[in-house]
Amino acid sequence: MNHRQLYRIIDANANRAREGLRVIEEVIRFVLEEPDLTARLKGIRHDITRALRTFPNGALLSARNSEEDVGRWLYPEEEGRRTGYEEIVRVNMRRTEEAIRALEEFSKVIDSKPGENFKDIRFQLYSLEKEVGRKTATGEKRKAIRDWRLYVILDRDLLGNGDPAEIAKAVASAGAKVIQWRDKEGSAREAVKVVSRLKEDKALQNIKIIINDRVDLMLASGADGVHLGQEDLPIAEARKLLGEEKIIGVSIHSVEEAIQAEKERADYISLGPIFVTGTKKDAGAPLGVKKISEVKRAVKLPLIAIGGISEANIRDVSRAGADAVAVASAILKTEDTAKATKDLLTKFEAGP
Ligand code: TZP
Ligand code: MG
Repeated sequence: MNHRQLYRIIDANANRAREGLRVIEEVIRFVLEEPDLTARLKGIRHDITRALRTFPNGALLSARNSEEDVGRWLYPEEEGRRTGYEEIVRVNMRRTEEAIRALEEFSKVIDSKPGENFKDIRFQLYSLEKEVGRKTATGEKRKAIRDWRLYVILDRDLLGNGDPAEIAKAVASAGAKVIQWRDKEGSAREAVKVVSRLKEDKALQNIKIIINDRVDLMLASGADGVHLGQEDLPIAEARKLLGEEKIIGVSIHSVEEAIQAEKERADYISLGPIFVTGTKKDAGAPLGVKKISEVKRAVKLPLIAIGGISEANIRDVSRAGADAVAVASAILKTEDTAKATKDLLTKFEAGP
């Protein structure tokens, strides 16, 4: 290998690495909207440029000869399409790491200093990749939660002698994607029994099942998530016990509590009571729909509005910017729960 060949390889891989990083940076900046990670990516691009300065001015550019690159036509465009931003990030992360490894190896033939720098850059990339993966997963989870639209609370009190599984199936068939088991009086044992049965029901495989208040009952019943109040286990503790995949929702009543929930990495917040409700005895004074837009402006978490929402006012809630609404009485106090579910969904989605 002569110097010209080495510089040609280094030039090609420097371009590959910087291009790959730039692509990832666009996703982080404009799709995931993460300022800190964006800055880190930019920093890595600059570190590459700095490491390349060890080589004589113009050496890389004058060694470039893309027209006569024998590899130029070797790779078929198997990559004609991308499934989404996750694949774009994955493919470009791989490409960048490979390019940095090549930079590290070939530059060592010329000088040891840039090799060390490239090694350091490669390790920065590994930790960044992990974090980007985490942010991507969070983004996907939030997208799915926003898509819930209607969150049905199976409140034990309102249910009376009604069969939870039957109502769950009715609302699921009408388009609900999530239900919450809420029982303020019953025993832990009963809650685990009810929710485990719902989880095992073949007809309910596509609906998420959240349990109210208790992380231990959630784990024991195999539910998909837990909904925590301000007095329950702190979100960070719950996250430690549950891991990244389980859903953690939090009740909030103010902008401050919303910001705190976001900091602690909740998956969604529920803001309420928006209107007067008889379902939660200690719900406090109604906040009104204006609070929805205030909280939406302050955080990026999906916002679920709750409390006294019915067919009569659901449009106002949707117009105020709520991602979804949670209802108990508007469904449980009707004869035809499937019809009530459908009507609420239609009204919520009816656009401004
Ligand atoms: N948290 C705030 S209001 C509320 C809860 C659990 C009750 C919601 O029930 P409804 O019947 O839809 O007002
Ligand atoms: Mg609670």
